[in-house]
This record gives sequence, structure tokens and C-alpha cells, in this order.
Amino acid sequence: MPVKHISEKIQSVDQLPSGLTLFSGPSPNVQKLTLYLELLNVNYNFRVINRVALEQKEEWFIELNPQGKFPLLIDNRIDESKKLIISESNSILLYIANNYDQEYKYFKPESLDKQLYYQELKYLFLQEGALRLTQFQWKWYVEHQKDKTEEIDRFKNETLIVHDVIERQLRVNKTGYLIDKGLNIVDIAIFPFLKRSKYLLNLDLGNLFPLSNELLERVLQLNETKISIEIPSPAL
Ligand SMILES: N[C@@H](CCC(=O)N[C@@H](CS)C(=O)NCC(=O)O)C(=O)O
Repeated sequence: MPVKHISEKIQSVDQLPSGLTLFSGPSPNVQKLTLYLELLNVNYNFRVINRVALEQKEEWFIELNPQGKFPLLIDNRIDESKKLIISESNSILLYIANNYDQEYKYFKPESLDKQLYYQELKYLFLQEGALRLTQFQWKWYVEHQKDKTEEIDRFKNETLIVHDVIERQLRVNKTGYLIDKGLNIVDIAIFPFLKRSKYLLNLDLGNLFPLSNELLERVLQLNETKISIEIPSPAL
């Protein structure tokens, strides 16, 4: 297992051990990163952020990511004097892809396959810009404003539209994965959100979107997934 948990007392870049350090509380967005690192067998440090205590809003963290949100990655392996600090889970995913997926197992750069590369970008933007956004709003209204049925229907419908895009793409690609012959970073980015729709929002994925359901269950069966979704702790 490539992960090494580091002390929660660490609050500055200068205190970090060498290499990659991922900062995060429980979140679907960190699951794609821990799974990818696990699949690549890349060693990394993990600094848990205490979400309940709002550690992500503390000044030391705001200095690293002014948005006050996780996950966040710091790499000081490349150049000790210029530490690389990246937020936004999909830019972190692309950073790992470009720097650590050296055999291009789960990622195709533009220089290798232009078609696939732009498909990768498309599904990464779709996942974060549409699926997560509408799904989170849908969940928020269901939990906090149950009587706002118009808003609930609107966000649920928007979520279903993205699920339909994913299902149609799986039908076209015919490999059981979204864009490539095997697992790719877009499947890795999307699976935590298929999981949320199915297990948190109780969407009948198996009946409504059977190929998406098969993809989700296939990813969940991987040993690397079983290990990586426990980091920092299981979260839907
Ligand atoms: N677009 C950002 C979203 C970051 C985000 O919203 N993170 C959530 C966890 S999934 C968070 O930090 N929530 C705590 C907060 O907003 O205080 C990404 O992809 O990393």
C-alpha cells in the first residue's frame, strides 16, 4: 500500500516529508485520487483534514488553497525549492497522469491519441462541472429544503441528463469502460459519483442506467478500490 499517513500537526509546506502529499477530508473527489495513486503504486503521504472542525477554513490551509476546500496536492519531489501546490481534484488527477502514469496505462496524452485526450477532458469537465454540481444541489435540497419540490425536480432532472450522457457513451464504446478499451482516468473520476447516486440518493441505477451500474460495480470490485476508498475514511 503506497500511502503513508502523516501527523495532523503538520500545517506548513516546510514541515512536509519529501514527495507527494495529499491533503483531504472524506470526499468523493479524493477517492478518484487515492484510487489512481493506488493503481499506479505511487508512494504518497496523506494529511487528513478534519472537515467537522472546519480545518479547511483555517488560515494555514487558506494560504495553500484560498477556496478553503480539499483535496489539495503538494509535490516537492520535482524541485525542492519550488513546491508544486495544486487544488481542483481533476487538475490533480491530470497532474498525476502526466507525471506518474509513465506507461500511459490509464491516460492518453494529446501527443499519443488526440481523440482520446479530448474525450478525457470532456468527461473530466462533465463530471466536475455538471454531475457533481447538480447531484450536490439535489442532495442539499432533499436534506435541507424538502418542500422546494421545483428545485428538487430541477436538480434531479439535470443529474439524470448527465447519467444519460454517460450511459449512452458506454453503449457506444461497448468495452464496459467510458472511452478506452480498459479503465481510464474518466472512469476513475466518475465512479464515486455513480456510487453517490446509487447509494446516497437511492437512484435505481441498475434499472435506469444498467451499463453505468455495471461499470460502478466493476470498479468497486477492484482490490485497489477497496483499499483506496478507506482513505481517509469511507465517504459517500
Ligand atoms: N471543484 C473542487 C471541489 C472541492 C470541494 O468542493 N471540496 C469539498 C469536499 S468534496 C470541500 O472541501 N468541502 C468542505 C468545505 O467546502 O468547507 C474539486 O474538484 O476539488
